[in-house]
Amino acid sequence: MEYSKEFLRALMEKMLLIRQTEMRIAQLVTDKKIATPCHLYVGQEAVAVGVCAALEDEDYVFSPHRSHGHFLAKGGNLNKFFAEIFCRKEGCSGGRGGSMHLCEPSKGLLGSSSIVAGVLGIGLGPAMKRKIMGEGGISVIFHGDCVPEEGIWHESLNFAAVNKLPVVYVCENNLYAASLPLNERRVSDNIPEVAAAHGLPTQVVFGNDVLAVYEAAKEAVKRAKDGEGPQFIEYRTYRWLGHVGPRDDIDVGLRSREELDEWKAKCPIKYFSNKLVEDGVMTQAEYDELFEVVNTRVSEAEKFGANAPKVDPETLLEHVYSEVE
Ligand SMILES: Cc1ncc(C[n+]2csc(CCOP(=O)(O)OP(=O)(O)O)c2C)c(N)n1
Ligand SMILES: [Mg+2]
Repeated sequence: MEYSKEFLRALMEKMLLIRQTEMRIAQLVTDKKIATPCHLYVGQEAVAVGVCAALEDEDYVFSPHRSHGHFLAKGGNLNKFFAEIFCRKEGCSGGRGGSMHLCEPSKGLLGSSSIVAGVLGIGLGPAMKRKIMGEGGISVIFHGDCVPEEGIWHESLNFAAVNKLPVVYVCENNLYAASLPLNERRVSDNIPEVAAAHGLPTQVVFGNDVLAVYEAAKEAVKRAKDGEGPQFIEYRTYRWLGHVGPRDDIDVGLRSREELDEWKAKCPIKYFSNKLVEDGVMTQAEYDELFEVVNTRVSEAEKFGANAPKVDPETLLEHVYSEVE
């Protein structure tokens, strides 16, 4: 497969943007500068970036609690993102949502939700509307490996399959759900088999190779857009940090140092940057420069967020009720 240098460079830049943003937030949480609970995306960057590279602005993306990567990969505004993380008025959700409730409708980001499996039903509505009205565009529903343990996952897949809705389900299987590993929650590591039983074409792909992620997503998106109904992809990946915040979950006995190190050796960013340098797409010096450019962007956005005006408590009840005419 041939890719342009610009395309490959853009993938690299997006992954770096997510990594550096997340590492910065980890530090801000440690320093107690951020209060909203942050479920960090470090280690999984290739999934969000590869999938979103296969999408248009009009395609909708729905995310769970671990949504920073999806927001940034789909083109969400970095200043508004940081302002939301600092719970400021200029945040993408007006400073009322925090880390787990991000949205930017102009980029197809209709909302992330802290409720595990919450978007499994919500993501179907726009897909159903588009099917009925004969409009283009699809819904991509990102979810973790714990979501197939919720009833609505089955209802959602079944409903989408029966109605041939333009939906792509993206399961980010990072082997853990909060404090439980997959093998203590399922009889086997068989999520794609269950998706297939609901009638969805499924793919299982290594989630730390951004180009493999992109190719699988491109195929699924095409099929969904061609009217072939919902598609399912499981990306195998790993979160480097704890379930929430900057800890590493070794301290609480959830996983071993060996396992974490094994996955760190499969770092999606290192893997891709090495490949770009080896293939002559960029020199090491160009990569280092890109790293610095991204770093500066992140620092500036952090400053914007930290210095943005706070939400006025007088407005607390605004946006709570909607008048029905
Ligand atoms: C309905 C509901 N039940 C429980 C929780 C608490 N909770 C938050 S995240 C999470 C685990 C999610 O695991 P997974 O889907 O694998 O995503 P990951 O955190 O690994 O990205 C749980 C149980 C919740 N937010 N909502
Ligand atoms: Mg998980």
